Amino acid sequence: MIRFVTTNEGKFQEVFDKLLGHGIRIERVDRAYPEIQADSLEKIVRFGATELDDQVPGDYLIDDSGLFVDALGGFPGPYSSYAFKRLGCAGILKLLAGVPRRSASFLTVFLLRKGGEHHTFRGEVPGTIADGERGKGGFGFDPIFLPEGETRTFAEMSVTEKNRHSHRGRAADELLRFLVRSQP
Ligand code: ITT
Repeated sequence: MIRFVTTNEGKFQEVFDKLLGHGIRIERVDRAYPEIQADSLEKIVRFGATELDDQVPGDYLIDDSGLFVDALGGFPGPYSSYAFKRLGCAGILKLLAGVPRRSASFLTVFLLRKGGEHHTFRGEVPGTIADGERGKGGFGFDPIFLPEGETRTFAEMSVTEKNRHSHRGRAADELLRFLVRSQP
């Protein structure tokens, strides 16, 4: 059993849905861990793991994700959690008011501790920032993000549909490949 340590119910639902489709069950541990201010998501999960290693028994997974807006020099990126709380979707739209360059990407980095070792996996999706908020599903910045090749925001998709296109779905694909390879 892998424990997914996250305060974010939406993240858990997405990874649960993805892995269950491949016969792997995960359990949620709703607790926060220290997130350092760093320029990369990898550094954030690696630091978090140094804290969790002594506190969570067995195999566990953590996820750090961010929205990187090109016209804002990659902001909010690793500061997405803070930016979401302070600015929300409306704040990002305001920063981009009148800006024609709408390109952005979402990135997820997972850290899995398995058999006492740390493994990281990444997933990324390019897209654009919509002109307004659309949709009621998902969480966080989902109502303003249009993945490349789609006319719907993530918030207009079901969990399974979002997983098909998303940064987290792609990181989960990498994780699945690893889990299948490392099965006895
Ligand atoms: P943890 O307990 O797992 O850390 P968190 O919500 O604090 O949960 P992050 O530190 O990874 O997660 O924060 C990233 C923020 O970026 C998060 O609060 C969301 O607002 C946003 N975000 C992350 N993934 C997202 C996604 O798939 N869709 C929309 N917004 C997302």
